[in-house]
Amino acid sequence: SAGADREALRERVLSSLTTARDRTTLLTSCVEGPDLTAQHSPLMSPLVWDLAHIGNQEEQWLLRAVGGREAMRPEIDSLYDAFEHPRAARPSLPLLPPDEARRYAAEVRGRVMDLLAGADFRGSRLTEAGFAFGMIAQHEQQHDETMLITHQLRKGPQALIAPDPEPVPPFTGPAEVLVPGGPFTMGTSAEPWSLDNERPAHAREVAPYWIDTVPVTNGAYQAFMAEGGYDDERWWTPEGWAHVRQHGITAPLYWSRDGGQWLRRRFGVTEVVPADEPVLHVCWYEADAYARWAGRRLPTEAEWEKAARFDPATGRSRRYPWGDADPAPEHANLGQRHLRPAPAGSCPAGESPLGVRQLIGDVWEWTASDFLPYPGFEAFPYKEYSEVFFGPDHKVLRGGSFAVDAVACRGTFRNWDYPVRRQIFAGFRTARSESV
Ligand code: AVJ
Ligand code: FE
Repeated sequence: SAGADREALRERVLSSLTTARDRTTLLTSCVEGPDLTAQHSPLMSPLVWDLAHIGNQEEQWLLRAVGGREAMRPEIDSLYDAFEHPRAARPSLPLLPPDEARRYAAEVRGRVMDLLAGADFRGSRLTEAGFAFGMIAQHEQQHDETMLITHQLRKGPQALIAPDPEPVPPFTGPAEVLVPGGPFTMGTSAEPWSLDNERPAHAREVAPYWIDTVPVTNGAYQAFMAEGGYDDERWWTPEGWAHVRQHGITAPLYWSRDGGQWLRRRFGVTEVVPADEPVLHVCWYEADAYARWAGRRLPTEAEWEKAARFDPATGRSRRYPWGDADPAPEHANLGQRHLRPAPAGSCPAGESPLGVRQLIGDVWEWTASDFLPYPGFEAFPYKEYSEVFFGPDHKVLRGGSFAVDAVACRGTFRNWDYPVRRQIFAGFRTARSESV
């Protein structure tokens, strides 16, 4: 019945918002006040900015836009407007101190709970199927990943702990799989909480190609390094070469050389780089250079999505590689359950019909493609989410990392960043055209 559907949707909204807030609370209570207000890198906001920004976006979209309420504290809106103040300038703003930021976010959430109790999820595109609530849960989870990036950048002792993923035997399946050419459905018009840049569904033609069964591992990447990959201009685009030379980049971010082995710093602990884990903290230029060294290339965004969604038996595009069911732990390493990617070959239950593994979770995967709108794109509900970022400056990342929550992850989800960015939880897999 309509009533039961409405109650099920209310439950889904509630659990998505609660899961996000529990994570926000963890990330902002596991360090002391000075670590919340400090800027750990000019690339990132102080943690306390993310916290109040989360509350402020929730207030603007749920209490004001959906609920028609007055602004609670109109004077703080501009402090937490990401476009008014670049990240590097945020620590010098008169930000709400940690306790006040916490109280503000909690007060907004309390009023949202009242609004949710009476919501019928109809009447406008913003409320239809709970879209605005889903958007806000995704927004909070995206900032939780941003805050986890800040934690990784932070110097000092360990503050976060999580169990490691299960070890798996070395992956012995085929190194690559052939994806048939022809059209497939890219993007979505059906997914109720999909964001504007994922829409609409449209037919996309791709030529047949091979794609790696698992993400590129640290071990494989170390072979590129050992063969002098960082010193050989042949593998790099001119921009990439200039970038690594200028910044003296010779290894992924957080790596250091110790005698005969590579170490890396990970959330306050230094460890030997595990060979079987997907490589992490490489920029687009490094991913692109590795692929050229390997005689391959990065997959285009369409190739990535076809590998992740296309079911050759039905010709249909699925929500996820494993089907249409929401992600469960056996499908993918998501949600900060672990503080690292799972070894290559993990999660056989999450593989695609063609046998491609770990497309969802573990590491964001750089693609060859610029971030561009799909045909028929319409900015919704605000241009500053996607539209202002379209163009050649940003490369698309797909699939989500171990730090992404299931609510903000699906076969159609699109992320983007500058090709120089390395602090994000990004790795890659490679591809090649069939004819080569
Ligand atoms: C989609 C991850 C690039 O963090 O800049 C958060 C998400 N947008 N608040 C970002 C976002 C507005 C966005 N990314
Ligand atoms: Fe934001």
